[in-house]
Amino acid sequence: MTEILHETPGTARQADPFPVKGMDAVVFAVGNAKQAAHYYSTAFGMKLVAYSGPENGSRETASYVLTNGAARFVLTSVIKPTTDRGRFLADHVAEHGDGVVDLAIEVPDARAAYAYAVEQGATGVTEPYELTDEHGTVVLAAIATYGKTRHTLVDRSRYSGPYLPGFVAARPLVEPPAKRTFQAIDHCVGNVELGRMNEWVAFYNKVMGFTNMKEFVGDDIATEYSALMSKVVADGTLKVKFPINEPAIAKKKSQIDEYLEFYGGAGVQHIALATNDIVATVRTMRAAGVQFLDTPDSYYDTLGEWVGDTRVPVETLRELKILADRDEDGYLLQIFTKPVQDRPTVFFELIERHGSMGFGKGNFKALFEAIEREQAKRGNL
Ligand code: TYF
Ligand code: FE
Repeated sequence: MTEILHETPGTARQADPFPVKGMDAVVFAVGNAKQAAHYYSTAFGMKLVAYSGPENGSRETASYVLTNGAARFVLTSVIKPTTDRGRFLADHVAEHGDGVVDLAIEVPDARAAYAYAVEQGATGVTEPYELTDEHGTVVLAAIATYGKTRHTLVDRSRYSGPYLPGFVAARPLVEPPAKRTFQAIDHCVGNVELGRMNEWVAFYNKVMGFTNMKEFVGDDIATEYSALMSKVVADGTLKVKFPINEPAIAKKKSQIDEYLEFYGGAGVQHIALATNDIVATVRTMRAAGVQFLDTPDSYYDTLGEWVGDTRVPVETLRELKILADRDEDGYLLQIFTKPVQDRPTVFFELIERHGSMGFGKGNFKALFEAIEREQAKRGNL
């Protein structure tokens, strides 16, 4: 038998110093994880797959792990704080309300990723450690990012359990919808303080080797109507995409300032979920009581003139208030929920991509006007 070895002489490519496999999980600290698990099951169509709580030895916190395809949410609440971790989570909920504490990233080598990040200037939160059970071993480490948010770096390549050691498999709370509502985390957006966007962009450039995507909201758009500046960093494979927003001084109070005021500092603003049938998903989620931002009819009166052919007729987009945008690579369909807690903080986006790797730049005006209408209703404009 002949073995053929493929090699490209003399063109050894620079190895990615911080390879990632994708998002591992979005971890939320919430006041009542039991009820949040119900909401993400019945309203978002996710499936409870794992649990950790007093019944299996975790007396301090209860955590519910829900998935939808590759997307994973972990909802944690404190039962009775007894350690620093429990006190951190209890204080986090008291100060910020329900929010994201961790954007966990799956990596092939958590020790190497942590060592590289810290060497590049990241603040270490948790040194690499291993967890083992009958399903194998996971290696974890964590670094700090904006606000109190962290990135846990997870190597689960030698693990086959439902989530992590310490968790037991759980049955779905309800029968998941016949058709999957979404299948992956598309991007995770952070809001940071005025003037600090470039610092955090530089952080991801240096610490994770992430590069800037071309879409950004610059000075011109910021002062004219958006009241925010935004840049996007992503890993080389575009599996992990992190837009970073900061408020801009404009004619009106920025939606980012509203977030910072009510969240109590920098944090995760929205999680975008990738779907391959946004129409079916929006119908399902609306029927289950999820509230989406409204879009005026005038948006749809002119949409057809510039967006070209989309899989979904403009009349259906109008009915469901779905936004559309096109760039040189293709188009995308997107819609935004209203904040999912009483504080005007964290919300979600659904996105169906057809070639376009943008973030809906063509919709920024319509979207930001819709957000401003909500801000005005809350008396925060
Ligand atoms: O992730 C994005 O960049 C888009 C647009 O407050 C966006 O979803 C940007 C800022 C914002 C809401 C949406
Ligand atoms: Fe987004």
